[in-house]
Amino acid sequence: MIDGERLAELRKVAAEFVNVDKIVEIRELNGGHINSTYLITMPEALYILQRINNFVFPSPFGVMHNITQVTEFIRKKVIYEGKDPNRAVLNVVKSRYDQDIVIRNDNYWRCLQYIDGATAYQNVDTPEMFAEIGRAIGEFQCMLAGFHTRVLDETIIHFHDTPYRYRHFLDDIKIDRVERVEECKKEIRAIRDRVSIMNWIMLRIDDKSIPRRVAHNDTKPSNVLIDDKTGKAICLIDLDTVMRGSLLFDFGDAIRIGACTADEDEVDLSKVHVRLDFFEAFTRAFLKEVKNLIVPEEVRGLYKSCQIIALEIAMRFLNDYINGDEYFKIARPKHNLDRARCQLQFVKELEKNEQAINKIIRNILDELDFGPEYTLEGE
Ligand code: GN1
Ligand code: MG
Repeated sequence: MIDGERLAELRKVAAEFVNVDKIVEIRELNGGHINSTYLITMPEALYILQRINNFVFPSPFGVMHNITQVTEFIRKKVIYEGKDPNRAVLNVVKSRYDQDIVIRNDNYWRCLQYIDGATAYQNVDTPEMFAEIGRAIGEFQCMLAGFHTRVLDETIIHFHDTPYRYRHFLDDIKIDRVERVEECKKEIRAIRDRVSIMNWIMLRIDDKSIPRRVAHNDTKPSNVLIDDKTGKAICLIDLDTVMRGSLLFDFGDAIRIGACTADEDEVDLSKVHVRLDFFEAFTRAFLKEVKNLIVPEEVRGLYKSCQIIALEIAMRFLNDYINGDEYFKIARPKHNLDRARCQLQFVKELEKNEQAINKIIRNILDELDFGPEYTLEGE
């Protein structure tokens, strides 16, 4: 339940986007770690009202610039392909002054059309569902292939630049602001032990053997909407981190959640394993979609991207714990530490399965007739 004072404030914000007298209900939606999200029910439609976390996103206007540029580009393609532009892409709702953002008491708010009859699943139940998610993420890459990535603002600098994040992590360990470093020794060591893999993607982006593309940058499966009737993925949501990046960020980030047997914050680490059948279903659907786009060096990095992105998020969670939990929302005192431990465990499980994973990728490449230039490491 939203208390009276907060509800009154929410209604004032909502009034900037919709006819406040007709609001049937305002409800809070939980799920994301960053923004605060509310569902507004109107007689004719539903809307998402979100307060953009401007500690995380120092330039909310940059965020909205990126979202509107990308969604307008996708919308044209969707219309051309005869799909429903109200469902196949996010629609930003403008304020009554035709603006993307409303500012009230130094808070930044935006509104989106809610897509009805579709679900953002927190857990991926079947390989088939994960395949759909893989297809949608691949399709997103393809749709944006002709988009000028330089149009996009870097709304969070060096977002998936793992070595950059590592340098900051080391600085924060030295500062040890809330004296938690001692408690995290084991986890810090596990991250330090893997420093040599961290720059695999960034080095190749720098030498241009991996192209810079538009990346969603937050492809957890719950950011893909699935149609309730058909079970097909409709579109990607949560476009806050859409920026220049690599296709590998989007691949690896989806795997760390969808191909894991446990939740992101599971405390019983014996429950954390790799679901190879899920990995396979996702990878096949993804590669099928991006076949004409993906370059050999990206294919070579598929396994590495899973390892790097899981390691990066483990480091980010641990870093936030060490800094006193100022970035990610937490539901219990050691939540970020639990998340970090779980993600590190997933990295270890991936490493145990490296050969099996590469074998799966190899089989898919053969099955989909990828040319001889598509080799994996060690081949
Ligand atoms: C955050 O807010 P949410 O849940 O979509 C984070 C992602 C992390 C994710 C971990 C802007 O995403 O990078 O992968 O948590 N977003 C930002 O679950 O930092
Ligand atoms: Mg997000």
